[in-house]
Amino acid sequence: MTDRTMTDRGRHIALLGAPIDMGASQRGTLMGPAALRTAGLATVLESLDFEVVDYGDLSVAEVGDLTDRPPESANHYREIQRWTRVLSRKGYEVAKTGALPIFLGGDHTLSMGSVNAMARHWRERGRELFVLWLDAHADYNTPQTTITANMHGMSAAFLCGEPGLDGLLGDDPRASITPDRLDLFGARSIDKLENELMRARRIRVVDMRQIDEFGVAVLIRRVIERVKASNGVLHVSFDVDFLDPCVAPGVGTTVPGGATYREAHLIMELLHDSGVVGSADIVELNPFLDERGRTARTAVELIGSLFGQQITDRPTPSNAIAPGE
Ligand SMILES: [Mn+2]
Repeated sequence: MTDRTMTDRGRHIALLGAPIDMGASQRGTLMGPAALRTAGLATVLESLDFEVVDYGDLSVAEVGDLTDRPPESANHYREIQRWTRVLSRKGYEVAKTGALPIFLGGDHTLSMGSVNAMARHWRERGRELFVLWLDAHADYNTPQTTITANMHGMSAAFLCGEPGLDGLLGDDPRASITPDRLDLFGARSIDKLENELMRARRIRVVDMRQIDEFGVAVLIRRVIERVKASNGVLHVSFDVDFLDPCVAPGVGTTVPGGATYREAHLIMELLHDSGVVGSADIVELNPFLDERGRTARTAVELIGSLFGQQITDRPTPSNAIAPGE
């Protein structure tokens, strides 16, 4: 038997819905979790022999009064603060059960909570969390650099420990990752001040030009090798705008020139084969802008590939039968 992938080991997936849309400029991503469920996410994962527990949509009702002073240039700070705390607590709790959590967005602010939960979980087990950010944008703004004040553009910066949103988690443990454990992949729209901050932090970015020149396979294997080299665990934060708008029109922040259907599937399959993926986000799906569920269905198919579904029947290291078996 070859190495079992992490996804094979934890045959147990937890779905957590986070209907948030205050972090984005366009309303509508709060319908994302429902659309992903309607498109058959649980059924696809069950067909891959996972036991799926759907925790439904989380609620922020349990968060008490918050009294810190909201920073300037962070729209809807208070609501997002509630969501971040709930996602961080609940994600951490669910990870402890041994399940692989998939966080259903909702806009990309949800990753501030989901990544915090997973980083905390793995840190306690002596393993480092790495984050792959599949996204047209870098999301590396802070309240100091932002042009729009939309908080979904600040999530990658927050989870790398950048200052500016320090009260977001309050007394809950903040488990930031170091900037060298973040890989931005698919970027094609980065703001000027954001870019300067990323350069200062030496954030690794694979942009579309590199994808065109080298192909996704070579580039994603580099990410995987780095995770493996330190026995880390990978969280995949999949922003639907990573895809080209002609494949995924149901997004409020479309940028032309994105990943193709085939590139995205290849990435997901290679990630699955690597066995390093321990959790994922699906974010920014906006059913209000979608065309008859097309984007939701595509997102579900891609998550299927991330968890072992093959488009072709070609044997791969993780499902090939070893000689003598
Ligand atoms: Mn994003």
